[in-house]
Amino acid sequence: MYGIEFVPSDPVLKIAHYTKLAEQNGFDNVWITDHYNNRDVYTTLAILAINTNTIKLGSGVTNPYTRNVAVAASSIAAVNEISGGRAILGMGPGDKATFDAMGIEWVKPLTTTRETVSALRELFAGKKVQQKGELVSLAGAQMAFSAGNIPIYLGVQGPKMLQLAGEIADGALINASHPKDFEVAVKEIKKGADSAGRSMKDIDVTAYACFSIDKKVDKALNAAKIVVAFIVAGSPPMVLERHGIDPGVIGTIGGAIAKGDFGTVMGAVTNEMMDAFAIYGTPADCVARIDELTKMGVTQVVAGSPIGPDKEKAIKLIGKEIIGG
Ligand code: F42
Repeated sequence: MYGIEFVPSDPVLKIAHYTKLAEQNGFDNVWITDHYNNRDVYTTLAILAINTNTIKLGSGVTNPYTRNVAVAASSIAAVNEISGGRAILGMGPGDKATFDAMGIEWVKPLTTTRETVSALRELFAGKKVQQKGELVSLAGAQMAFSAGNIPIYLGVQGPKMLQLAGEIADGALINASHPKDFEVAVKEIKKGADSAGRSMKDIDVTAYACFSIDKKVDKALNAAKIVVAFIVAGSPPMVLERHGIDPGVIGTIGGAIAKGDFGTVMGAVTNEMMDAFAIYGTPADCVARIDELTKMGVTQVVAGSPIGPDKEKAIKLIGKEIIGG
């Protein structure tokens, strides 16, 4: 399966145009990120729903903190209704810096995610939910319209969250691009699946990757460099070590990003970093990497930002040379 990610830092109608193009080029899913400072995720998904016919529409990803679980259920259920059953609820624990800025306390993200998913499943099933959780409680909340069967995917990186996805989710959205990371991730997901008596076949293991494609490899590389720099600066040292990258670069790149010194940032991104944190290059380069990921157990590849130096050309190239190739 193939997905594409858009960040609604762009106007919604522009994303609708790209999404229609992605649908025409054979993509199965579109994922819309959720950050309070961008356009609202559900508004965006609703517009995409009325502008498309077949592509599945996912939040990629929302979180359990900014909206009450019953409100989130109502929002995604409305998208599911408008789209004729094409909605997917992607949820992740979110990140502390964002919640600090919003004045929201980030308490026990794993427990909060687990309890939110359990409440969502009950709400989607139309039940009157009585849940007394450690962090998420409902006292008789019930939807007044049918939500339909909405798959729940989890945005996860840490070992315990990966296990949780294996235990309770229909899919795991993993921000990674390299087979080594999936070797580790799939083991954790399987641990969770085994503990719940589930089969790996029931879990869509998704590489939510930084993706940049162009017929000219240098152009693809340059378009992805800045995104890779941000990924490196935000990576746990253990992940960098896994790829043979000195964790000291977190300080160098992070410091330059903080100062807005993007010349230094771009100069600090090495080919090793590109290889570790992006799927990039010509269609043949991208196909080779996707094949490696598939061997590791990846069942969906999401082309995430930047997709390519020219988004329209990149979407068409993926459609022609990868999905249809
Ligand atoms: N975040 C956004 O805010 N918006 C987005 O649009 C977005 C998209 C996205 C797409 C794919 C993806 O993989 C992630 C994405 N994210 C997005 C980020 C996502 O929301 C998470 O921030 C990210 O996945 C990191 O999560 P993580 O799996 O590393 O989980 C964190 C919380 C972690 O520390 N996990 C630990 C682990 O091992 O997995 C477990 C921590 C734990 O067990 N905590 C206990 C608990 O109950 O929560 C408490 C421990 C204690 O004693 O306090």
